[in-house]
Amino acid sequence: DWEYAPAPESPSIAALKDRYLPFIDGKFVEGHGDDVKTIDPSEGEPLTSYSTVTTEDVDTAVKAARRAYERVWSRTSGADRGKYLFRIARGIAERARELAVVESLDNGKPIKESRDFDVPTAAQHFFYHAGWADKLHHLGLGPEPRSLGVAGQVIPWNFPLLMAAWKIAPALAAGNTVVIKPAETTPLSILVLAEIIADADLPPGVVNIVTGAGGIGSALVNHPDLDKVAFTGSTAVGRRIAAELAGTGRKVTLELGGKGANIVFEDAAQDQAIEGIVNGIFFNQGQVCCAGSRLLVQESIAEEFLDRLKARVETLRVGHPLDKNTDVGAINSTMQLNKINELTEAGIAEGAEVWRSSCPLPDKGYYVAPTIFSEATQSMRIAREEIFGPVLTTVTFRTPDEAIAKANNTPYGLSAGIWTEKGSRAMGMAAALRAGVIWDNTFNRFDPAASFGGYKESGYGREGGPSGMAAYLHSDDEPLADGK
Ligand code: TXE
Repeated sequence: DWEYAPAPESPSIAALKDRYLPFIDGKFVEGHGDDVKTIDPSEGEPLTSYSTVTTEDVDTAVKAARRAYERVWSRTSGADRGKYLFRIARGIAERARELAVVESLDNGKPIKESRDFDVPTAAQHFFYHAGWADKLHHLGLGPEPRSLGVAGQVIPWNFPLLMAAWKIAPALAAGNTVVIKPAETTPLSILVLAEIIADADLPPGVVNIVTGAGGIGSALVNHPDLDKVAFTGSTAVGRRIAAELAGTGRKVTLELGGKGANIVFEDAAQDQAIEGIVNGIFFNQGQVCCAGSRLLVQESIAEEFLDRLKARVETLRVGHPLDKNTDVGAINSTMQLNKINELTEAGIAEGAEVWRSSCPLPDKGYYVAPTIFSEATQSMRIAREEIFGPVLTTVTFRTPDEAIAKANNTPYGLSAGIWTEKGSRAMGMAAALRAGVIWDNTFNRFDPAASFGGYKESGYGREGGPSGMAAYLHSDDEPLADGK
């Protein structure tokens, strides 16, 4: 129900500027930090550059957000806030093709994913939350739920535009203003979104985008004048932020790593399950917090299932992100590439059986062949740690109870998938699995109306749906913070 804008003549070049600037108080401004080059992961070569901010610039951005909150946004009606969000959603739809190209160039993801998933889902998030802006009284949080104030948000590099939409849309719909920091390797699509935001005439200071690495993220989340912090990233940084903010009374949501189990029973529709497993671990090169990175397959079908799975994975094309036939693109950075390779080597050293797709890899750039480990045990690093790459670890089980025990035997708790034709078994498993998101006979399906979030070391708080809105509002049973 929305259309792509006409293609620029040479999309890969036309879509990029020579240099990008942070967006503060409604303007693109020079940051006072160094210029940084972004790297094109498909080639390993510089792509373009951007200006980064300093701690003082973060303070300027927070002050702009506070001013916009007090003078404008907290006095803007829900219906009017909704209109701005609809305009931003339409702006994303109009510039969809350009955004998809920028995202694939900066992140390395296949164009068919950025085109068919990242960009339309980002637009959907704005459309969905636009609808909430004048209906806050229907959230069950009291007759007039109040906004929190200024939100500081830090996002990762795996879904740069979509994570920006997940963070900005509910915050604005609920009446908050925002200072958001993209990851240092993927700042481009959110800075295109900033143009869309400016074109939508959003009042200056309602959305501010600060660029830089972890130090700037830290300066932002620790800024004393924030009312809310939302972070998506590694468990290590999430733990640090939770410790730093303990006692501040600030609302915090953390969406961290995962080690999702995709559980296949012997009665599952196997073709369908294979597609789900492939999507679960090779979508976005496996750089997905809710990836189905562990395959738990019932012992009675394990051998046959793995053979069929490998035959299917052999057909995946690893290649340039802008080639529309590419199924598996480039890994985002050398840091991530090294981490994937290190964990893969650890799996081999620990004695798991490794299989790799024979698809040829491009000569340049950061690529990893789809990899499947079998004969893995629960204690191996490849079964416990988040690899965040196209690497699947297979463990077998005999009974549903054993599947539950193994699936839950992880410090994480973000996602799980269940493949069975037996509805009662799916329901029983879902109740016993300690994961925030559980898919039944499907995987990696997202809807802005459904809440998303983790158990255990995958973090806390929910994004999306009414719970995601509640995370940006005061509720009746929660006293308002002093002076705010
Ligand atoms: O994450 P970081 P990295 C996992 C995944 C990956 C690993 C490391 O396993 O291999 O984390 O990735 C900002 N205060 N996930 O190093 O450092 C940083 O600038 C505030 C899973 O890239 O957590 C970036 O914007 N912010 C995850 C963002 O945090 C800080 C997605 C994420 O970077 C900061 C990404 C600090 N002290 C990685 N230090 C998921 N949940 O999907 C860094 N940042």
